[in-house]
Amino acid sequence: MAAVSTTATDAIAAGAVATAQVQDQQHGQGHGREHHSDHQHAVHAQSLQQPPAGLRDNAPMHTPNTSIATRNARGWALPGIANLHSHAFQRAMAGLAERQTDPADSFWTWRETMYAMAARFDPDLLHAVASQLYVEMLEAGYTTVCEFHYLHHGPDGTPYAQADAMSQALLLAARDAGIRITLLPVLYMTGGFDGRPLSARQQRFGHSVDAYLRLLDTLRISEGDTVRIGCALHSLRAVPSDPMHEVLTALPAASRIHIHIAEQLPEVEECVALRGARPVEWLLDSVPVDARWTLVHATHLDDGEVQDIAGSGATVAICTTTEANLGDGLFPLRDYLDAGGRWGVGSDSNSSVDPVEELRWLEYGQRLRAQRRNIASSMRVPSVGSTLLNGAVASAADSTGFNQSDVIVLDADAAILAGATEGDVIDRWIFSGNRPLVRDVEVAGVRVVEDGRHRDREAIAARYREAMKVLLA
Ligand code: NGQ
Ligand code: ZN
Repeated sequence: MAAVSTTATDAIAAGAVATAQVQDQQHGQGHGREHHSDHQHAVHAQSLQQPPAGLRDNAPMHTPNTSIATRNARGWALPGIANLHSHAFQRAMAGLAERQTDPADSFWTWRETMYAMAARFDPDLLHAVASQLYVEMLEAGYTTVCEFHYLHHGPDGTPYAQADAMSQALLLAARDAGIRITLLPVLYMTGGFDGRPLSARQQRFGHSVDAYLRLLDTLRISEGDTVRIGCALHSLRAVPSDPMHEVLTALPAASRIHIHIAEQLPEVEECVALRGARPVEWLLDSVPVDARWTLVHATHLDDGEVQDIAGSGATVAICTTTEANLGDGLFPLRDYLDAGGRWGVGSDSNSSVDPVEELRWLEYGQRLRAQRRNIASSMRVPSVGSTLLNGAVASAADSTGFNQSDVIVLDADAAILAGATEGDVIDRWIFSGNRPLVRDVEVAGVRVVEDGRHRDREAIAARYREAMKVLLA
C-alpha cells in the first residue's frame, strides 16, 4: 500500500492506515493480557490498599478505598448517573447558536435564538427529539433524567386539546428510550422580577396556579417504577412570591422541587433591587428549603449563601457545559465542598450529553481559576474522579425522587483502561479523553445499552432526522 503512494497526501494517508492497523493488532492481541492484568491489579489494590507502584512516592501511605467501581464479568461496574437538569427540546439547536447575532452576544441574545427554536415544537417533534436525546444520555451513562419542562401549550399560548400533550410526549420519549424520568412541569408566570406579563414567545410557557396544579394532578397518574412527577419553579424572575407559596403549600410532602436560581449577574442585581435580597438569600429566607430542593445554576453566590445552601441539605445542580456555553460564570466548588454541600450535574441545554464532560470540566474550570490542581479532592478521598462521582451519586435520590440505583459498565478491554484498578478506574474514565467507554447500561434491571449501542438506536435516530427536517425547514 505504501509502495504505490505517489503524493505526500497519499503517503501520509497510507502511514496513518498502517499505524491504525498496528494499533488494531496490538489491541486484538492484547485482549487476553489486559484482562489478566486488570484482574491482577484489582486483587493487588484490594489486598494492599495502595496505589500502583509507579505512583507510590507521591501518594499518602494508606489510601482508603473509596471507589464505587467494582469489576464484574462485563467490565467495570458503576452506579448510573442522574442528570439533574435537562431541557430536551434544546438538543435540536446544539451547535446552531454559535454565531454572532450581536457584537455583545450574551445569555440574553442566546435566549432569543432559543425561543425561536422553541416556537417550532409540537408534541410529535418533542417526542422525536427527546427520545433521541435520551438514547444518547443512556449511551453516555446517564440513567435518570430530570426534565425541566416548560413548553406546555401551542405556540400562541393556546392549550392543546389534551392539556398535558407536551408532558406526555416527554414521558413517552423516556419510555421509548428506557431511561428513568423525573418530569418537572414548570410554573412560569411573569416575564421578569417586576411582574411584567409574558412576552409573545413566552405565552406557551404560562399557567395560572390552578391550571398548573391540575396539570400535576393529571400527570401523577403516570408515576411508577421509572416515572416521578415533581415540581419546578422556572426562576424567581418568572414566579412571584404569592403564587410560589400557594403552589408549595399544595404539593404532596414528598414532591421534589427544582428552580433556576442565580445564573446571571443581571438577575442577581434585579433581585436585590426588587426583592431586597440576592436570589439564594431571598429563597432561603422565604421558604423552608430542604433536601427535597434542587437549586439549578447556583452560580453567583456570596460566602453566606454558600454556607446556607450547604446547611439546608438542598442539592445544587451544576450544568458545567451549558454554564460555559452561555457565559454564566463558575460555581464556587471548593468553598461549597468545604461547607459540606450536596451537588450533582445536569446537561441543561444539551449542547453536550456526557457526564464525563460535565464532571471533567467542573474540575478543570476550578483549576483554571485557582491555577492549582486536584481541587475536588481531599486527603480522605484523594481521587478527583471519585470525589466528583461520589458527590453526584450521593445526591441523586434526593434530587430525582428515585431510591433505586441503576448500573453502567465500562469496557475493561478498552486500551485506555489497560491495567486499571478499582482505585483509579474512575479517574481514568473521566480524565482520559472522549472515546466512549460505557459498554452496558441497565435501568430498572433492563439492559438498554449493550456493547455501547442502545437497543433502538437506529429507529429512534431515523425519527429524529425526520423531525430535524421539519424543525430546520
Ligand atoms: C431555560 N436555560 O429556561 O431554558 C433557561 C433560559 C431563562 C438556562 N437557564 C431561559 N440555561 O432562564 O429565562
Ligand atoms: Zn435550565
